[in-house]
Amino acid sequence: MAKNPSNSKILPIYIINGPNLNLLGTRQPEIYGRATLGEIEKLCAERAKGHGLATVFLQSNKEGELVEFLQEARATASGVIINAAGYTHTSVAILDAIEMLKLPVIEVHLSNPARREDFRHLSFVAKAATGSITGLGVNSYLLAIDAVAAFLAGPQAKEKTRKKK
Ligand code: CA2
Repeated sequence: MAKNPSNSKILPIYIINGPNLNLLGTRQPEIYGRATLGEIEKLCAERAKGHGLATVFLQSNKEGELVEFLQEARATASGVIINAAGYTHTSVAILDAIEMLKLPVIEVHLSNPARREDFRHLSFVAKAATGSITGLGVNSYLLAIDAVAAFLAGPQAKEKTRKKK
């Protein structure tokens, strides 16, 4: 596991992906790009490594499993990046789970939902997230990693995000 300069172990960043994102790269490249989720996972791991951080990359098509990933993150992550995909626009359960986290939470989207259909303009995730990065394709994920790293390096980072030496 990555270490910070004070030599305490930093917990990994959880990168949580919602329904249908396992099929990325197969359809609608004009909206979502050509990268597969496996390629995004690799790029995220490399970007985080540059900050001395590790990643746990997760995907589920099931709302309850996404809630369970978020609950697990309370004790085992230093930050969360979440693309809840279609559940972004519907899930109070995911909103509630995010509200229970005392960690930086960055909402990401490959596309920019604000430029798309009206039903994508409401984000339950955004109501609880620290911040949102949308519309930049794979770069939304990479910039979210930079944002979590900056948070962890800054004064807002809570002792909770570090394991005891
Ligand atoms: O732009 C994003 O990242 C979204 O979260 C993607 C969701 C959409 O419902 C959100 O409004 C914005 C849809 C994911 C669908 O995944 C696909 C996988 C393969 C091919 C096409 C779409």
